[in-house]
Amino acid sequence: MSSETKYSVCTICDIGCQLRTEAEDGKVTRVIAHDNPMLANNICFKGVAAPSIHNHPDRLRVPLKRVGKRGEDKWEETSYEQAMDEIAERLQTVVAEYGPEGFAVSTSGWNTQTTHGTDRRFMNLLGAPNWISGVALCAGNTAAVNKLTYGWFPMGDFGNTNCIVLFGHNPRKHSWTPIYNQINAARARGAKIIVLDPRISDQAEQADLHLRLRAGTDAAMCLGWLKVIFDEELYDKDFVREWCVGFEELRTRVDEYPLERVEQITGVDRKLIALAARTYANADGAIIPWTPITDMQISSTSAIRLHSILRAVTGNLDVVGGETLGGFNKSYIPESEIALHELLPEEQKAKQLGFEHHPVFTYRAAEMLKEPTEKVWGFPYADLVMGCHMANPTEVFRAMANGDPYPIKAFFALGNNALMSYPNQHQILKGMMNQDLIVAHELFMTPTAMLADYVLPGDVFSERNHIADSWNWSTRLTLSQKVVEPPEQASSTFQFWRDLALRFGFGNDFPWNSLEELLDYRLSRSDRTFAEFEQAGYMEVQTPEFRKYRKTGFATPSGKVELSSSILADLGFDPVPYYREAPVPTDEYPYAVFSGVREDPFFQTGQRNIPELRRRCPLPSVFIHPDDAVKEGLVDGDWVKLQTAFGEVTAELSVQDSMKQGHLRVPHGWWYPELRGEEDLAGAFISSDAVLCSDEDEFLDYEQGVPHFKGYPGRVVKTAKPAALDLQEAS
Ligand SMILES: Nc1nc2c(c(=O)[nH]1)N[C@H]1C(S)=C(S)[C@@H](COP(=O)(O)OP(=O)(O)OC[C@H]3O[C@@H](n4cnc5c(=O)[nH]c(N)nc54)[C@H](O)[C@@H]3O)O[C@H]1N2
Ligand SMILES: Nc1nc2c(c(=O)[nH]1)N[C@H]1C(S)=C(S)[C@@H](COP(=O)(O)OP(=O)(O)OC[C@H]3O[C@@H](n4cnc5c(=O)[nH]c(N)nc54)[C@H](O)[C@@H]3O)O[C@H]1N2
Ligand code: SF4
Ligand SMILES: [Mo]
Repeated sequence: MSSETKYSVCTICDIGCQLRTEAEDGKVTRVIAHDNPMLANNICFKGVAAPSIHNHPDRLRVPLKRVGKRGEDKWEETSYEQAMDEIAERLQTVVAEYGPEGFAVSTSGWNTQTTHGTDRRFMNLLGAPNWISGVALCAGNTAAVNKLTYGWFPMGDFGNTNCIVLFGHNPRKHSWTPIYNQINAARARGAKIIVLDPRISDQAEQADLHLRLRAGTDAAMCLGWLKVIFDEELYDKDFVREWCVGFEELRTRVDEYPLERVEQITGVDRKLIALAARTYANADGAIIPWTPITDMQISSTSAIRLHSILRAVTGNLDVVGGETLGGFNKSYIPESEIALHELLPEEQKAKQLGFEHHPVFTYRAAEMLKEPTEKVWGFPYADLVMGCHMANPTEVFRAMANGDPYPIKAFFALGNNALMSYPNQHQILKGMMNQDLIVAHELFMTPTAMLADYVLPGDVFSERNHIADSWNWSTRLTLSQKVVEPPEQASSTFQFWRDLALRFGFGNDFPWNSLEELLDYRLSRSDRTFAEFEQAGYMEVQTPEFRKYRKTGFATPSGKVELSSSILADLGFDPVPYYREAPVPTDEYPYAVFSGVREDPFFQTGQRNIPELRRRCPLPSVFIHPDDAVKEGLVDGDWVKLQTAFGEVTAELSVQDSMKQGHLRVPHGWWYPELRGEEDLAGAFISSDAVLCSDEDEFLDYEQGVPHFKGYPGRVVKTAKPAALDLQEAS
């Protein structure tokens, strides 16, 4: 018997803990905590369950080709080479007829990891601009908006900070565990924790200050904080004078938000707002960690900009205990370079969907930042946090469904359950049903994969070598070692793009035959190979350099922190942040619904098929406050339909004191792998939050076009438990 233990970066969720994987006789047997005591608490029960995921009997092992109607879930097995030949031929047909813009890709770089930017490279060589990702609703768009203010996306210095402000962000023991551990360590050192959350969340329970704002009002709250900070002169005047532009315009806007108004919008007592703002501004080193809440709001661009502005005016940028602007890691060629964005012709960039109406996350804004980015960071494109320069997802699905403004007829989803991961699931389904070619690269037969023509089996973290670079969010490099072979014909997404590229005649630009060769290339600037990196240790951390802007300026058009954004102005938007009210609850739909709160045992739409995780949360719940439950004549455990003007989901009611009155909470990502063959698309329309959210303009943020998931009108009515779910319980 042969056994092995190696270092692995867990990709079950996107925080990427480094763990150790044990294998015996070519099979993963155990995933355990790190042997470095500093890292040993960075593990959750999903990571521990990795062997059950990696060895799952339902894992896809061979390529499948559709034989039934689209979505019917009928397949024949085929070989990888045959599947790739057919995919290449059919994609060529689509491109010949509709142009490269008629091809769209949806992905999630965090889990497939080993793509290394080769997807963008292939698309850029082809001339295809329509790439989207799950991080359009996550840290990817935050990174893009941060760049407008100061040219990079910072990472909080948790280790030295004296104040942490969590705008809804709620890391827990089993959700983003390393961040949870860092918050706990900071609290133990005496750092103040401020939580802004409508609910009494886990973090709120332990916070020094908890501001229970109405969902969707974060931008107004930030404007209120700035009002206090400016009126009481708590800002860093020297930094603002020397390093910021647009202070007067900002100040004029902020003056439109006296605390009476902010109290009225947010529902939070003005004294508490002022106290929180003072606590943040007076702390010697304070951070506002990234939060998904402002990625998914109607005032998203303004709210994210306001976080970046708060960081800057309080003097917390690029200082110890504040927020570090890392830059590219100089010893690892960044994905931005591998992607070859410079090769995509201008007219193809201009065809990227979103370019005209919601340009902030597209090539249009990226092109405007090229020069300063090159000057300060050494390369014109900065693909930060798995996103950047991407098409607007909503516009892509519209083009797939309606051919407007032009048809998209080929759609690839790699490591992304696209059907359920954007707003308006009905539209996504319509778009997918209207395709000539769909390819899914997956571990399991998800609802998205069920809609494909070809499903290719993916590998998992124990089956591939990797160096994780935190997608330039920080400069850390983390080793992930292969410990077993992938099953049968499963392979990496790098392999997929390389093999497709060879079939398109792009071989010269894909000189790497294996992941290790690509890793050698990425390390070549530091004169090392992957094997040498592997031998040297499990992690490499660069010493941060502070106040780098004193040498280089900021990577913005003015070289300063742009409190008033010249790029937003040039794009025709309000250059100064504002608050926009989302459609409010009505008599018909009296509650503000927020989507997306995550359940501990699952990552997003995954793991409902892993018994030890599913047991912890067998069915989805909608949360309601006890007073609202009484008003609706409902009790805990009732089955309910949560309805909006756009769709409805069915789930069990959970009456919780911690909920805020007037609000409903719906979880993200529920489908029922066990209902495969019994319910269409394994029940993907029974409980998925994506059927509730609209992607109509009145629900979209103007600048980036992200949907409003945080407080849209809905109602709750009693229903019977769906028969299909009863069956599932009986079996
Ligand atoms: N177990 C597990 N952990 C995960 C994930 C998972 O799927 N499972 N997903 C990971 C990923 S990708 C992400 S993005 C994060 C997300 O995780 P978090 O950052 O923790 O975000 P959520 O859980 O979506 O919601 C956090 C809080 O925001 C509050 N909230 C709702 N609406 C608003 C609002 O309008 N304003 C404010 N200020 N607060 C509001 C909710 O009440 C909730 O308590 O979790 C990561 N961690
Ligand atoms: N409606 C709605 N949409 C959302 C959100 C929401 O709250 N509501 N949240 C948004 C957020 S914050 C995020 S981060 C995104 C996340 O969106 P995604 O990253 O797409 O998340 P998942 O739903 O987990 O889908 C990932 C899929 O990849 C597969 N997979 C995992 N590892 C591998 C691998 O190594 N190789 C391959 N080929 N496949 C793999 C899994 O089986 C799973 O089906 O979704 C966003 N979309
Ligand atoms: S928090 Fe859990 S699932 Fe996420 S990377 Fe760490 S161990 Fe894996
Ligand atoms: Mo996310």
